[in-house]
Amino acid sequence: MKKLSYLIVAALLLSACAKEQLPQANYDIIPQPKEVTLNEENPFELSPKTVIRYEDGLQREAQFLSEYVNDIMGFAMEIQEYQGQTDGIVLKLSPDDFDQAEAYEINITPKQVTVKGADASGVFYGIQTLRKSLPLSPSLRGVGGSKTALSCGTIRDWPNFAYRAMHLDPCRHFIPLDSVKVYVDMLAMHNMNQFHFHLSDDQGWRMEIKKYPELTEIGAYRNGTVIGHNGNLYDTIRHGGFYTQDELRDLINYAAERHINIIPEIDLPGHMQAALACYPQLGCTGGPYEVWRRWGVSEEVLCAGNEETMRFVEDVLNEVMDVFPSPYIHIGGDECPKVRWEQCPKCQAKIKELGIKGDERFSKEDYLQSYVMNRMAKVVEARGRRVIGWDEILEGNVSETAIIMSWRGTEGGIEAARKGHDVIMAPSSHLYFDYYQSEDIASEPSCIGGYLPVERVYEFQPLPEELTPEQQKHIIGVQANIWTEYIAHFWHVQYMALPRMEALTEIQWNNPKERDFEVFVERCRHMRQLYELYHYTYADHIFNPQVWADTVAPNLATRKPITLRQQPAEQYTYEGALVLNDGNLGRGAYNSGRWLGFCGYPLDAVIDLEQPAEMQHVRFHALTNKGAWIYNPSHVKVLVSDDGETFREVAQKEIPISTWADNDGIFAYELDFEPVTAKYVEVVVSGYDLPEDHSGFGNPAWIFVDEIEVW
Ligand code: TNX
Repeated sequence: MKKLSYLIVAALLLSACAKEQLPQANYDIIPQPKEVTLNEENPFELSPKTVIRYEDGLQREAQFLSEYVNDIMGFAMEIQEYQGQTDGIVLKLSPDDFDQAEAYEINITPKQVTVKGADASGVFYGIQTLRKSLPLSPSLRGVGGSKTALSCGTIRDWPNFAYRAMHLDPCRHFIPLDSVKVYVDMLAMHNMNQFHFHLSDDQGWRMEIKKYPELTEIGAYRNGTVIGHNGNLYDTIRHGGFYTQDELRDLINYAAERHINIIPEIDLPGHMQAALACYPQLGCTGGPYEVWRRWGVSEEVLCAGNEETMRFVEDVLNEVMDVFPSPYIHIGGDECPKVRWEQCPKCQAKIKELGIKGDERFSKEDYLQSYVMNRMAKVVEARGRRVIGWDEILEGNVSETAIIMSWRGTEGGIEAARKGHDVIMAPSSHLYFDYYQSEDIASEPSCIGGYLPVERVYEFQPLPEELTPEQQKHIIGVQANIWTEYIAHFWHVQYMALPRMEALTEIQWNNPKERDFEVFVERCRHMRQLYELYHYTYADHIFNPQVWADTVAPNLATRKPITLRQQPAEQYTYEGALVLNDGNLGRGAYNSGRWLGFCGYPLDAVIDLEQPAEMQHVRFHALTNKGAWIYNPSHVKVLVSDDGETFREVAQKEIPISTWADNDGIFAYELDFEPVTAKYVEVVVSGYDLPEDHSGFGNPAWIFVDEIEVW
């Protein structure tokens, strides 16, 4: 009897422990829900037995929830229509409970989770929050039968900005439809509701237009691409691709299910060289033109004085609107040089005909561009849509109904809001995700330039203080852009987007007054697990900050006269031998200026300690980057001398060659020896030849060395 009661107690204890050990959901996600109130009730247990119950109109949302749980926990949940049951996860529409669109509330009780939305979008964002709250670990996945505990309480949440977007440019480099869908998934995960799709540019036309088939037969392909940053060398690889209207409709539906509207952009009257390559008569000179193989701003633009050109644009916009139901149509307007118009008889005749005059602010050609933009805005508005244009369209007299996308800083947005335009903030200073996100650019995939780390995105204040509260209401949203001149593959698009998107969504959804970057980074860590789950490529700078001591402790060698018996490679010499004992440690990439590089011969440095000193240690750092042909040293020798002429060896060391399984990185090498007194120290560091399993087999490997310390 006694034994039995022990057993019962033990079983109870075990089950209590088992409960405690259930993985816990964590509502500390990105974007951070506005109100989270938890209580002490027993948590709701999400298990394979949990049923999802949906109200009419929310079946797709229920499927999404089930798919997400399956992705994370490895089991499929049953989905049923809601008929007043008191268990499971219930999805409901409850517009009367909210005073704005897209809002949601999640109520968690021990028996039931209720996700209520102001509309289906709200329910969808509630589901995103649940999804992002679930604990993720490889051991939880795919095992079936695992459970998660959801703490009880209430989450209430709503977006600050009605317009929350990212842009993508598939013109400079074509992005296949399947990848664009993954991009849409990424937007959905970050509560964005608009996707700005830039469908035409100088380097490629990407949307099938039935009335002008050459736009994609010819305009979707270029015969090569400039190499590097607009040099004089070109590859000869045909590059391109386009989306058929059927594919675009499929994409639009895919996005719509995820509560994302796709805003098509036809960029005019500049950025049109691909179209001109198909229809040269639409340009001022008549061509010939090619689909551009360079980056930058082309002088070849649409002829604004040619009625045929205007009809072409109107036709294109009408077909675009046939395919895209979007309430917004982006008509570009950026970077349109006026050199052709200044010389073009047709454009000048048009200026005369319209009675256009220049003034101290704008030229007559600037006003001609306004004429084109306003004319196209009417075509768009005639079909009940609104136009968006880049901030250049303020240069002239653009109609007040146009929405201004402020990209050259926030100034355009401020001016536009003052004039009564609605504004989308997308300044290159904070939201151009085609810029570098690390200063150590040698370790980054190459991109257009700039420097825009996650911290900077997180700092962005979309509501300029210069504006009155009334004017601030015109700032309808925030958007980040990904231009692809230097981004040729979708993995790279993802790398540029993640994790900067976390900072972006925090601003779009919450625009928090108080911002604490470190706390934010902690929340990013969970998102990173989701990226891993979905195999999204991401940048990991904020997760693995390389914490380097920047300087070494002063030692016998610091800043003493130093000579090299052979100079480093010219491009890796910088300030010469002094780099090796200036007190600053080697850091960053091999070309950061803090390493000296040698190839095919040893580093051989002699340091004059200026007076005899006792020493017994020599240390230096070297960098390994096998892909860049940089290997660890093979051999190190330390010699000393009293007169600087005759040297005697005091220590030497062989270092085995790094294999592919070993990590690249920065490593310290130290030689310790019997105390010796001398005035000169010589350090000789030799390198390997590239091994057989290296593509450069047989060539000498590089060594990159810095900061020789002696003590
Ligand atoms: C400027 S942003 C452009 C694009 C380039 C981008 C590169 C804008 C309206 N025009 O054509 O791709 O810079 O960052």
